[in-house]
Amino acid sequence: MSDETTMADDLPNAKLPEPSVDDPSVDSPSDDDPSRGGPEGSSVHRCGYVAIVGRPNVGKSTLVNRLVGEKLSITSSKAQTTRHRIVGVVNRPGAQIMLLDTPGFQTRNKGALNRVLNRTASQAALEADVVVLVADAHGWTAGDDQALRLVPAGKPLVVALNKVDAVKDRTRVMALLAQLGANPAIGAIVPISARNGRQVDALLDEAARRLPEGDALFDVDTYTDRSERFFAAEAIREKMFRLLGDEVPYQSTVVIEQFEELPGLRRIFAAIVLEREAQKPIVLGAGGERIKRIGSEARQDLERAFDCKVYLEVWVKIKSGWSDNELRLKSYGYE
Ligand SMILES: Nc1nc2c(ncn2[C@@H]2O[C@H](COP(=O)(O)OP(=O)(O)OP(=O)(O)O)[C@@H](O)[C@H]2O)c(=O)[nH]1
Ligand SMILES: [Mg+2]
Repeated sequence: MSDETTMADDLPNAKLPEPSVDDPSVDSPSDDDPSRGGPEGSSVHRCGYVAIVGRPNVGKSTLVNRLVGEKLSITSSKAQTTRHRIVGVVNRPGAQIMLLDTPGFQTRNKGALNRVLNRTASQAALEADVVVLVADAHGWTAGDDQALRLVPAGKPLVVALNKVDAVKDRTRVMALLAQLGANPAIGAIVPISARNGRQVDALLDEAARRLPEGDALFDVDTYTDRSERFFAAEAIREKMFRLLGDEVPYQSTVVIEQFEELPGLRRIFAAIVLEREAQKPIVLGAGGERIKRIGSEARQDLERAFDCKVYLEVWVKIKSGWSDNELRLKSYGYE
């Protein structure tokens, strides 16, 4: 490993696999850490973009939400829940870190939507100052290798082995640390749990210390570049991913047709766009109970996020071929 500074005695070339989160050496500033201010709290400030990439479903969005401390990015147990590059801003003493959540990279699905999603992920890896590749601590897969190939040569790279809370056999994680530790392109490897927060600050530190020096770009109160309108569509999409089977959410999108901002109230009119007529009854459910639930759960999330009342109307539209048409994808906000 090229520039890792923290070594475990029994695991040369690897980040300590499981230091206690209470261990002061993990989270507290050290004098020789360039990302920190000097002893008088002076000098270096770092600022830049950290792309969070990986195959689908490894927990990238859960990690971004955990680090930002807000529910910024939607999550579900289904592949390619995330479809956009979403910026989440994190401020730490001595650094402002712009996290870029990205769609899970995969080549299993063909078609324009998958192409656009993969392009979004690879573009983020290309443009960012640092890449954090998230993988599942249960084991490395061919999909992880594909995601790893998105990282340009020479780009600072940190690997996060996520979901350690769910790994019963710790020797698996150790073996993975040893295996990845042999790769000189990987600057550090940090086992984490995005779900319970274990070691996520240590991971952020590893990314932050590799950022260029610079002043903060975003105001301290700003945590994202996305609008309320965007979050409204995403909240509805999340409920689709969580409440429906595999195929329908993947072949659907949400378009906000009207968004009215009134004092203490948002009035939102949204269309769920489907590929086929046969998908309509699945989304509606018996007597319309499923679409009602999608709308009501999304509304509750949005009321919390916007801190005001939300009136939300959701209906279904069929646009055959929308997901395989680059122009239409663009008009729906996919870039
Ligand atoms: N046990 C456990 N589950 C996790 C952890 N992090 C995420 N998950 C779960 O893994 C699933 C996928 O999480 P997401 O954050 O949506 O994954 P993603 O990588 O953003 O997925 P895509 O956007 O589809 O690429 C969800 O069911 C999460 O609850 C973790 O640390 N531990
Ligand atoms: Mg995601």
